[in-house]
Amino acid sequence: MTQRTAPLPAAVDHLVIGAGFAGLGAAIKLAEAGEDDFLVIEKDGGIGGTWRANTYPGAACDVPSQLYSYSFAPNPDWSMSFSPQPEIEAYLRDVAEKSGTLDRFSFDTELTDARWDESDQRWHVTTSRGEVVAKALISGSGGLSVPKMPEIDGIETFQGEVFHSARWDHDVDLAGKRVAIIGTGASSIQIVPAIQPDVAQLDVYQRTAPYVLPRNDRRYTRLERLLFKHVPVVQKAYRTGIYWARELYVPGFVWNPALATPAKKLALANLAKGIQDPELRAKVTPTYQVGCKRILISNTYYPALAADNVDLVTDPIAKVTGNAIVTADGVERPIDVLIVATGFQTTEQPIAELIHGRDGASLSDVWAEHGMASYKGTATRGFPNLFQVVGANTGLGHTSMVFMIESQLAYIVDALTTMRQRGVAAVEPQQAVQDEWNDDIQRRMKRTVWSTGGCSSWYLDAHGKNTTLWPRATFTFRKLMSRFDAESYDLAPAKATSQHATTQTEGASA
Ligand code: N01
Repeated sequence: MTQRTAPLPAAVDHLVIGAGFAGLGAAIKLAEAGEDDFLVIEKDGGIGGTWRANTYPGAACDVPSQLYSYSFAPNPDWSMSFSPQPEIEAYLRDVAEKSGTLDRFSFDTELTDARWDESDQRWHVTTSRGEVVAKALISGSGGLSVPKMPEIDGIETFQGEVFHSARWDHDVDLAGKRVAIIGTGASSIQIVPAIQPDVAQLDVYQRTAPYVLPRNDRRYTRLERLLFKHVPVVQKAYRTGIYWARELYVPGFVWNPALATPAKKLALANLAKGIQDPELRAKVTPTYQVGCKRILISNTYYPALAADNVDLVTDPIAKVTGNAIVTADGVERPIDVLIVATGFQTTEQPIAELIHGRDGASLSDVWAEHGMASYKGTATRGFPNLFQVVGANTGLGHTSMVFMIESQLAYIVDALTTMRQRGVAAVEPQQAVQDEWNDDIQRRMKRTVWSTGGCSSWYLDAHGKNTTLWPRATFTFRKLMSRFDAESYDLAPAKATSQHATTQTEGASA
């Protein structure tokens, strides 16, 4: 469903990019803080971000919704402990409608270029629907929004249907077809059991076996839902309990991987329960430390792999032909449909190529040599008044990203209010402060399971550097983001030549 779209104004105070959890949360928090002059642009036709884009069969969140939702918008109506994608998308639409901010969303509006102009201290943004000038740019474009297609010889010559898991083609009927799926990550392990009963044959191409824990999913009882609705403290207690249970993973990830041994045992027991065939068991047994790659959860993945119409293929793919996949051992497996579940561009965000700072260089240019690096994963030297939500080293492998998003939003809104109160036109982190922040992160990263666990993952960039994950407890991040630390920034007063800025400062001192 395409939603009504706000017209594009010539200028706004704050321009928000993206209408997922981050962008919608930004809109709500800006409105609450009285920062009313803002616009959200979204390339897609509605609210939801990744929860609108990923509609593949079986899509559901692997963090319980009591936690994977805004703290300020609890939903007593979740049907299951792990909500399916349509419920999460509907939740976000509902929150947007109730927030009263929807008239500030411009859908089908894609950012194509953004440049900081020092002379007027403004971002000059070009979109697919025109141009906007903004005092601050808040990017909520998402860390997992651009699909990564594999570079496989001949894939473009395939004559059947081919699509990425995040761009599911619902016009393709899989019933009775020979289907191949490449990848065994979080998306694939949900798709495989969902489509296995319908297809004639399913070939699952695994490069690295994941750890898969049991999924303690269940439907909420009527009583629980009544309590959530009428005794909100009960729902709050669920949320708090889930938060702390999830946080228990952190020591095993960041201090001592041996502490994650119980999770490993649980995953291997799940494997043994789901698969009886010793040969298949051996193929799906991971050979690296648990937690090094994202830990997955499913009760149905292993039984689906063990089904008669499924083959797990571990020989590397050599090429794709017009109607088949050929592996390195020379075996050719004919197929009708090819599903590519190979993940997203995480460490080289395409939006980074579009955002140009004070010197004209893009974020991509600045990060080319040493990888993504910002201050608090939010602000970047050379890019005044740019605030990224889910920026460098703010990702998680164990709990709700919404928690991190809310931490960042509180910080960003505090920054904007501080600027208004002090009549500051531009802020950017001091280089030394930013460097110290990133040096500390990379120092901590050395002992984490993501560095020592013996795997490669989407957490690491081309140099093997982890620029995606937060290597500490999430409550520490929350604390560090609890106030805008203006002393870590260079603050620029409005320039006399800047018409917008002058108006702004006058407004602030009035
Ligand atoms: O992607 P992935 P995803 N040839 O990158 C394989 C979130 N998410 O879409 O492990 C052959 O995890 C690759 O193999 P390897 C969540 O944060 C959440 O599944 O690199 N194979 C891997 O098996 C998640 O982590 C939810 O050796 C190739 C797979 O493709 C993130 O999104 C649901 C290949 C990619 O796995 C991404 O998950 C879904 C190639 N050339 C996603 N290239 C929930 O909350 C890659 N692979 C439930």
